[in-house]
Amino acid sequence: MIKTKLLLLGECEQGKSTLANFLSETVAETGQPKTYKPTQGCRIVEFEVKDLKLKSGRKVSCEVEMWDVSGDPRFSGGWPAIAKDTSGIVFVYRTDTNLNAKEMEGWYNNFADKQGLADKQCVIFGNNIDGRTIEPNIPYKMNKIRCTVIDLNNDPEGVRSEFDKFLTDVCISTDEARDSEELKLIN
Ligand SMILES: Nc1nc2c(ncn2[C@@H]2O[C@H](COP(=O)(O)OP(=O)(O)OP(=O)(O)O)[C@@H](O)[C@H]2O)c(=O)[nH]1
Ligand SMILES: [Mg+2]
Repeated sequence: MIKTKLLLLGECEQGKSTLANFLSETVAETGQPKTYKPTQGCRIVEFEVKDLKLKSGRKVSCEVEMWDVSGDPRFSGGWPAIAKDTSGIVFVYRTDTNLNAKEMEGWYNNFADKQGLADKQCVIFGNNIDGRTIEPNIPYKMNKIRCTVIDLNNDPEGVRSEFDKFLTDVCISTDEARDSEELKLIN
């Protein structure tokens, strides 16, 4: 069993909490609540994903601690504590509005950069809410991060499979880091 701490980051009202609820199965796949309830600071949801296939062919289960962070910068005092020991980050933006590249880069700098995360430990999810998909203006320093459009309403299984793909990459990184720590201890 691999344990992992993931963050959901992005501006307010992009659908981070909606995605967290879906992935943790807190809500049914259909009939999602449509009223917006801003996250206050941060909330943590926990769930398990089974049978992720690592490079070696080994199958693992992963216990995910997902930190659903408010997009409101007035909670920024808590960001250093939230960033600590993060294994992976999901950046979320809505595809029906222009992506604010400066804001997105700010999230990247404050969390991914500070924690020294590799590109593989990050993913950008474009949340397709109503069919409109404006080409995102991804910040230059994030252009090697996988960016994919998700559609919770019309393709929930696609969302789960994109998330599992990302989680597998995070587990591979965690596994490799653990192996190299073990080697260091032996030598
Ligand atoms: N129709 C539809 N509405 C969505 C979808 N994702 C999010 N929404 C709506 O968008 C609004 C904002 O969603 P949240 O998930 O609460 O936003 P958030 O990014 O967590 O916002 P903060 O907590 O303030 O940072 C809510 O009214 C949701 O119902 C979606 O896939 N489809
Ligand atoms: Mg929220």
